[in-house]
This record gives sequence, structure tokens and C-alpha cells, in this order.
Amino acid sequence: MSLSLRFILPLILALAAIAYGVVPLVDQLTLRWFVRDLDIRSELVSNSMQEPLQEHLKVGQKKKTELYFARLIQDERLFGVGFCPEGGGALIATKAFPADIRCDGLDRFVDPAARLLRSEQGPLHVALRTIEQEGQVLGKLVLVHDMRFIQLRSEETRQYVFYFFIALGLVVSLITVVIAQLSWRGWIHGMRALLRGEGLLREPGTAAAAPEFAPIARDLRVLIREMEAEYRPRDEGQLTWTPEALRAILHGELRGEDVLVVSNREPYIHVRRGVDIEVQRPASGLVTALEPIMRACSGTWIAHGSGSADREVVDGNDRVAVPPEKPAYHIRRVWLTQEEEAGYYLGFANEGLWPLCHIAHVRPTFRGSDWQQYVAVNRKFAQAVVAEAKKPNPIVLVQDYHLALLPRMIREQLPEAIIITFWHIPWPNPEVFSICPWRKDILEGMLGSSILGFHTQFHCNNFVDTVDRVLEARVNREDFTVSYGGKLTAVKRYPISIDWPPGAELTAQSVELCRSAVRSRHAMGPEHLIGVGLDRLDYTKGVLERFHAIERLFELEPSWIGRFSFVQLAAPTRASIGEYQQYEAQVRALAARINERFGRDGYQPIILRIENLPPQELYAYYRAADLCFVSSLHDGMNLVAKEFVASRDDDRGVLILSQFAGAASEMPEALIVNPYDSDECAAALHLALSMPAAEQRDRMRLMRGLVAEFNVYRWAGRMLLDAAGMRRRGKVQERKTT
Ligand code: ADQ
Repeated sequence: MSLSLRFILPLILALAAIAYGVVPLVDQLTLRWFVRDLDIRSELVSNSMQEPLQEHLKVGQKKKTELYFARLIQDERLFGVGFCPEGGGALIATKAFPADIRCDGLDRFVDPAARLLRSEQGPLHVALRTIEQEGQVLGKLVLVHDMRFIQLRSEETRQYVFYFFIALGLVVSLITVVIAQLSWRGWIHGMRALLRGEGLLREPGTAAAAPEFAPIARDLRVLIREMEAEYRPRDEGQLTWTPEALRAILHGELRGEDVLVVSNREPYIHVRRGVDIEVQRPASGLVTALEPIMRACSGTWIAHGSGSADREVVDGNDRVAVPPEKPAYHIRRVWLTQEEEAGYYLGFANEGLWPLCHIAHVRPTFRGSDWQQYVAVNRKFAQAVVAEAKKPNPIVLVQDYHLALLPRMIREQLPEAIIITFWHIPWPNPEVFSICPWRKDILEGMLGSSILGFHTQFHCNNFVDTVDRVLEARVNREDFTVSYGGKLTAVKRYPISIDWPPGAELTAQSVELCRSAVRSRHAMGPEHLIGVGLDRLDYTKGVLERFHAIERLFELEPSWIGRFSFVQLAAPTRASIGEYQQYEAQVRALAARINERFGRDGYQPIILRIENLPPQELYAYYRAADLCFVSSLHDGMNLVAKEFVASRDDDRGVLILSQFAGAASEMPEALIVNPYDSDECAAALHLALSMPAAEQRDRMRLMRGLVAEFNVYRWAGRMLLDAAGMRRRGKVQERKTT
């Protein structure tokens, strides 16, 4: 309202000013018209008087002439009539005839400008007419018209004109205000739509901004890009990623979201020990990263119930609350028969997909029966996800190559879910992947995901190339998205990492104590140098190549014999698979041969411990070591490299790292080697053993900085932030279509 007033008042004032300017003009104009009318009228009156006046004058009846004149001036506009006889006779005139019109001064009225006379009685119009008879001039007739009526009319006109302009002003103002209001509403509506993102996103099938908003939409897009660019470094560089930061994301960005994690391995395993039930927590980076999410959002973790007492502790819905000491979320256990486990886990996942994805020269085995179990178990997991989802649009975090078909199966039943699949192992090139008889099904299964994550950009590239080769999909290499069957999947890099800082219990014992404990355990002297290797006993980890490199070191630099030992801690894994049994045998045999060749009384060059060790013990080895050797033939990331770096708060120790581990792209300060090249590896071992403390410190500090910043909470946090972004974009889309 006030807006309207502010708008109308100036308009009315402006129009009033115009009116005041216009009125004098109208006055002048009407006066000119009236004078012309009076001239014509005088002409008419004088013409009509010609004959009666001649008659009256002929008989010389002055009286009759005066009476005749008096009758004439009954016309209200005629003020006076006079006659000046030719030859200087006395004026014959009506009573109120103006005194300043005299017969001897009539010539001044010949000029049209002088016909207007301002007398005491007001403005008068004076017209002269010569009266003749038969060619003889009888005298001059003087007709005086009263012009006061003109004044009155002019005033009236002035009023009308003024009111007209005021009314015009009001009407124009109202129309303007109505149009302005309508346009304003339209503009605000368009602007709000724009701010909600409508017309901003350039996605196929979405409406563009109205043309008049195009420049603003363009500016907004630039602004958003700048803000995003500003936000990312802040978020990635300055935010310290901790379990609390993860929780904050969940409470801020994903408040109220239903979060489900699905993995083959469960975060807590219940194992029967006699009459007691023991709770085991598998040492896994994945559990470390995802547990804070589960705790913060009270989500559900769906996993294979593999513990001997798992069935005993679940409720009627196969659920158990964990952690046992302070329950915060649920594990929903999926039960598998022995056949299912053999076909799905050992068979298709670990004899098929695992060697297929790792270039370790172990031939993948694909059996139709394994595949059937793989499909059936993935379906079982999908059913569990659907049953556990509290909303139709949960955020589901699917883990690893055991569950490649799951994303699509979930998508079919929960089309609105945000599914983030993380592939923990490498992705091979299209030629290698094409070996798989079910390559199409696997890719289709994975493309049910909203986001598909790999450790490195190289693996993302391989995946996109494979899709391009195998499926009729639309691949966008600019933003790394794949569009298949009308659904879009973003392929992104999320390098996994470890908890930072490592738990206090892991670094509680000083490096010196750790070193002396390891030396005394393995009967080493006080100056003895220690190398460690720490892996699941898997052929992809390059344990044989590592031992060959140690043998080569002793050949090339025999001075290290007796002064350096390598401790290999190997966790048994997939022991029922023939390939793994053979590998273990080869590792044992090679270690024995090298020990035979270079060992001597009380000195063992390679110490091989094939057993599962608790994290404290692993960290004691990391801290005691002078070097850690990671020689994977192919590895998604390799957490051992990061754990070693995290354990060295003394800034000492050298990391030798395979160029084929994902970690190599993140830690160039390590001594990067080709594990197939035993000479190069031997040289790296020699360099590491002789590296000055200052160089060790410089390299270690850089690597520790990286692991601190790019820790596992960031890995999970980035995925969740992207899921939140996707959800926001989904909401914008929803608004657009409603
Ligand atoms: P893994 O192939 O298992 O993981 P890795 O990342 O090195 O490989 O993790 C091994 C884990 O096992 C480490 O946490 C280590 O401490 C532990 N470990 C090793 N020896 C052990 C022993 N003797 N006793 C107990 N624990 C032992 C897969 C991919 C990797 C990827 C991870 C995470 O193959 O490339 O880095 O997932 O995504």
C-alpha cells in the first residue's frame, strides 16, 4: 500500500503541475475563439439592425432609436448599443453605454487588438459598423458586448481542465500500479524459481529460465560455481575430518535421512568360546570409517552373519544392537548356506572377480553355478535392504565387489534411494574385464548406483571405458557420468584412508620400547635393522616378489647380511581356495630357501609369521621398523602403507611402495618401486637402510601430513556430502515437476 502511495503521489503532483501549465494556454485560446465569435455576432446583429435603424434615422426619431436600442440590449450579452451620426451629431446610445466610447474617438476601435476594452464595468468587446442608405453614410453603429461571461466560462473551463487532469492522473496511476504489481509478482515468482534452481541446471529435459531471466541465471550460475569452488577447498583443506565432523555432516546435511550400509563383512562378529560368547571386531578400515556414520544416525548395517554365535544373539528380525557396550545402531544379519557362501563368496567373488580385477597373472575362474549363487545372494541382500529401509528414499552405502548386482536390485524396488557403491579393488581395462561371461549383468548391476566410487582416477577411467565398450550407454567424460536406462550414475574418486590420529592405545608404547621388544622377540642384536611386511596372504600383495628383492639385496650388498632382517606378518585369508593354499606354500618355501642361503647361527634374514595379529601388535612392528615394504602387484589403495606412516610419530622409517598400489599416487615421498624389478627393489632396500635421519624425517612428515588430511573420515564424509548434494538436487527437480 505504502509502495502504491509513494508511486501515486508524485504522479498526481506531476499531473497537477502540468494542469497549471496548461490552463493559461487554454485561457488564451478560448479568449481568441470568443472574440472571433463576438466579431461574427456583431456582424450579424449589425446586419439585422441595418433596416430598422435606417427607418428610425430617416424620420429622425431619436427617442424611437433609443427605445429600439434598449430592446436590443435585453440580450444579456449585448452590453450597449450606440450610434454616431455622420457629420458629428450627438451620440444616440443605451443608458449604460460606456462613457469612454465617444463618437470622436471611434477610429481606435478599427484595429482588432483594440476592440477589447477594459472599462469600469469589466471587459467589453467593441464592434463598429458603418450604416449606409442608398450609398450615403448615415453614421457608425457601435455594438458593445459584455465579456464577463467569457471570464466566467474561462474560470469554469480552468476548473474542469484541472479536475480532468487530476482524474486522469488517478486513472493513469492506478493502471500503472496494477500493471507494476502484476509485473512485480511475475518477476518475484521468476526470481524465486531461479533461486530454487529452476532454469539454472542445464540438464536434459529441464526447463530453461525465461528469456528475461537468462542474464540473471547466467550470473547466478557463475556465482554458484565460484561459491562451490570456494566451498570445496574450505571443506577439503580446512575442515579437520574427525568422527565428530562426520557426525556434524549427518546432523546438518543429512538430518533425518535413513542411512544403510551393506557389506559382506560385518562390523561385529559373535563367536562362541566354550560357554561364553565373545565379540570380535575385524580390523578393517571400512569398519573404522563407516561406524561413526552408523553411530551418529542410528542406521542399519546389513552384512553376512558369519560368526559361530551370530544367530544366538539376534532378535526375531535377525537384528542385533551394537556396539555391545553402548548400543547405537543395528546389524541386520543375512544368513547364507554353505553352498551360497562357497558359490557367491569363495567362487564368483574371490576366484572370479578378484583375479579379474587385479593384474596379478592369476587366471580368473568363472563357473555358472557360482554365478547363480552370486545372483541369489545379492538378491537376498537386496531383500534385506528393502525390509530395513524406513523410508522409500534411504541413502544406501554398498561396499565392494561381493555386491556388484545389489545397486540395481535395490533401485528396482526403491527407485528414489540414493545408492553409493564403493569398489575397494582396482577396475581393469575393458579388454581384461570383457573376459567375464557376465560382464553386462555386472555393469548393469553397478549402474543402479547414484554414485560409484573408486580409489583412483585411473580406476574411474577404466570403468567408464569398460561401460563404453560393453554397454549401449551414454558416457560423459567431462563430468564422469554414465547414463544408462534413463538413470544417471556419477563415477567418482574417493581415496580411502585410515583413522587419524591412530588410537592412543596403538602408539602408547614408545618407538624405542617397540624396537627393543621386537629385537628381543626375534633374537636380534641392538643395532640390528628391521624391515616389515604386513599383508593378508594374498597373491596380489607381491610377497614372493618382496622376498626375491631381499635375496637380491643380499646378493648385491652382502654387507647387510647379518645386520638386517625382514619380518613378514601375513594374515591367513581365503584358505579354502586352492590358489591361496599354493601361494602360502610358495611363500613359506621361498622364505625357507633364502633363510637357508643367507642365514647363519642366530641370524634369520626372513621371519615369517602367518597369523592374524591384534592391531597393537601390528603397530608395535610398524614402530619398531626401519623400513616397511609394500610390494603389491596390484592394489586398490593399500592401507598398510598408510598405517605405517600413521604409526611413526617419531618421523622416522622409510616406506618402499609399489607403483601398482593406489597409495603410490598419493604418497610420492615413499620410495616408489616396480615389484617385478628385483634389482630396483633391492636398490630401494639399500637406499632405505642407509637413508640419513634428516631425509627420513622430511619424507615421513610429508606423508603424515597427507594421511592426516586425507583420512578415512574424509573418505566417508565426501561420499555423504555428495549424497546430500544429490538429494538437494533431487528436491529441486521435484519442485520443478510439481
Ligand atoms: P586388503 O586387500 O585387505 O583391502 P589393505 O588395504 O592393505 O588390503 O588392508 C589390509 C588390512 O589388513 C590392514 O588394515 C592391515 O593392518 C591388516 N593386516 C595385515 N596383516 C595382518 C595380520 N597379520 N593380522 C591382522 N591384520 C593384518 C582391500 C583392497 C585394498 C584397499 C582396502 C580398503 O584390496 O586395496 O586398500 O580394501 O579399501
